[in-house]
Amino acid sequence: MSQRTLVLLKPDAVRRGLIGELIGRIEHKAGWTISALELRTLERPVLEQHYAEHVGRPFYEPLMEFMSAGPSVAMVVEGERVIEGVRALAGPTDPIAAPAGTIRGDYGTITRENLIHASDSAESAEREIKIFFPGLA
Ligand code: DGI
Repeated sequence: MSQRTLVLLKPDAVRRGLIGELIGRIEHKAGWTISALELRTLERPVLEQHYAEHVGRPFYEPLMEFMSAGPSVAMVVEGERVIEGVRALAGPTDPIAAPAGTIRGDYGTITRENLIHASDSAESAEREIKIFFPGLA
């Protein structure tokens, strides 16, 4: 089933010069298409909406600081089973637990600086696409 998902290449990925490598891994999956893409420093109100479920957690403030400290790449990616597929390419949240061959396993350092965000369900994807690309239908 064709789906769409919201992907963020986080500030650590941009700072470390990994944009091309990470987009390459996504593009090389046959049949997936990048249908929107923007490089921008994410403002606090946008991040508050995106991470609303984590308000009050001990890692919330450090996460906000990290995510707003420099530019990210926000993308919409479309294709067959792309929601599950990009999550699989990304690997688990904690890079130490992420297997080699996943983005977080190959490049991740600590749980907060784990390079990439990808929506975890169709409902999250539609909610998140509206936050980052309000002009998209
Ligand atoms: O979908 P994920 O990015 O894998 O994970 P998530 O949506 O549960 O959490 C969003 C981000 O918040 C995650 O990429 C890193 C951070 N985070 C989540 N759980 C923890 C955390 N950071 C720390 N330091 N500790 C946590 O337990």
